[in-house]
Amino acid sequence: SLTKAEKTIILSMWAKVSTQADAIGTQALERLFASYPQTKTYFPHFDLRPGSAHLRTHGAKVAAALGDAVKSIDNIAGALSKLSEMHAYVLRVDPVNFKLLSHCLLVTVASHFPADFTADAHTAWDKFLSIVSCVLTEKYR
Ligand code: ZNH
Repeated sequence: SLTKAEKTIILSMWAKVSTQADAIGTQALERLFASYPQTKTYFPHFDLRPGSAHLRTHGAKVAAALGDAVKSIDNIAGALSKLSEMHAYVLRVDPVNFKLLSHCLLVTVASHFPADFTADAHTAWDKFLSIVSCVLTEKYR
């Protein structure tokens, strides 16, 4: 779990990230589909061209879910429990893809806030995103 110092980093950086959350979510998805095109198979019903309305809407939803996790940083599993059920029972996304999206989110946050993205911030975001991913894949069987 996150240390007190790591929580502080996430909370203070989220204050900045949240002002650009929709763009960051959308750009992370654009990176995901460009760098790891196999992930596109989960979205056959979406227009996945960069900047599409589908990407922007979905990017905003992903970012909002991360914001919920930040707001409940001491109970991320509780905050994301409905979303966890949806990924496990309805969407059935292979857990390997969560590492790919987390990586794209990390790179996108780093590229928006290079001065804030110290080695400690890198560690904190990596841990935070892996906790979110664990929560979203823990109900798989
Ligand atoms: Zn997911 C959906 C989040 C990962 C795939 N997602 C979703 C949503 C959200 C999310 C919020 C919406 C829901 C509702 O509507 O209710 N995700 C998320 C997060 C993450 C994720 C936070 C991490 C970090 N996903 C993921 C992955 C994948 C996915 C990795 C693959 C690749 N999702 C998905 C899909 C969907 C979702 C397919 C559905 C879409 C539509 O709309 O249709």
